Amino acid sequence: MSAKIIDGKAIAQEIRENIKKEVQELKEKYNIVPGLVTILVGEDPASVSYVKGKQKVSQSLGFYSVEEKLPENVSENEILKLIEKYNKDPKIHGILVQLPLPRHINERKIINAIDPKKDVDGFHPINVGKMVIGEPCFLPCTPYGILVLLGKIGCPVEGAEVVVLGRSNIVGKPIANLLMQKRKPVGNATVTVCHTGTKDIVFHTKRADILIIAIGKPKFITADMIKEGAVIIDVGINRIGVTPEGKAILCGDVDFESVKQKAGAITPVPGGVGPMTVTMLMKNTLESAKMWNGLPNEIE
Ligand code: BQF
Repeated sequence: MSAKIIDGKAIAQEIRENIKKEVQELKEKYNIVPGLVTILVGEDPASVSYVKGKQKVSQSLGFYSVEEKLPENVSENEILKLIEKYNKDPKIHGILVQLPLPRHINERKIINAIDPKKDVDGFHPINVGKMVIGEPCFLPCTPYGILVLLGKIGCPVEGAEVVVLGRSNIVGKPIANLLMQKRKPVGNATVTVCHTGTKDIVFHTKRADILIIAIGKPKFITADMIKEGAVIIDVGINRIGVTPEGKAILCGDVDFESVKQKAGAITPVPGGVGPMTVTMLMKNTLESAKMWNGLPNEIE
């Protein structure tokens, strides 16, 4: 049997339509416009393209969108000053600093300077702490997107054996934490996290009902490593070449062609988790705008 291909792009689009309607309503009823600023440092091609994509979606939803671009050699202080400016700006409800930052910048120091109430990436320690104890907060966008995807496809999560490959602060750690929580409708799973210290990765991957891979190794997971019928969530985005037109050729951490023959469901790359990540950023910004204006919201 061939796996159901999880169309992240279509699901993301559907959620964006709902966000767009809500933005129009906020504007008409209360004259509120959600505001998002993106801050890009340097010219890393992947980062440039991610920010471009986020700006495009933000504008298409009717957000007030501000794009800040700083040179590669900018000082930490310049970035901190800019964050301070947008922390104070009442038109801005979300501040996104595109990661990774150049090596001479202390990423933690920058993230910690963002007002936790504008931290739509969910990376500030206040939001990370709230997430872990199960309080409402901005959820990090990729894990949030995965929760929504699992919910939308009706994947049974309660009691499932979930295996997460990778333990980054952006994906692995938070998604493992969220799925083990007694959350409704998606949660209460038995979660195993594998990483560079794991002795026998295949022992774990073969046991997984839901396998989430975020390690940045192209086509790492092959059919022989998974259980028949497993749900495969591929978070990897690897650039394995460029087209003659200069566009990046992407592939995931999963060998899609072989794994789709054996899995129950699988996210493709591109068009799987990626578009959901961007959409949940917009969702967080919308909820932030409601919060700042004293309207009911999902953050507090
Ligand atoms: C798609 C990201 C690694 C490091 C820093 C759509 C995105 C990606 C793929 C996107 C990502 C990955 C983002 C697709 C944002 C996801 O069609 O498959 C959208 O824009 N992403 C980022 O901002 O920083 C990263 C991955």
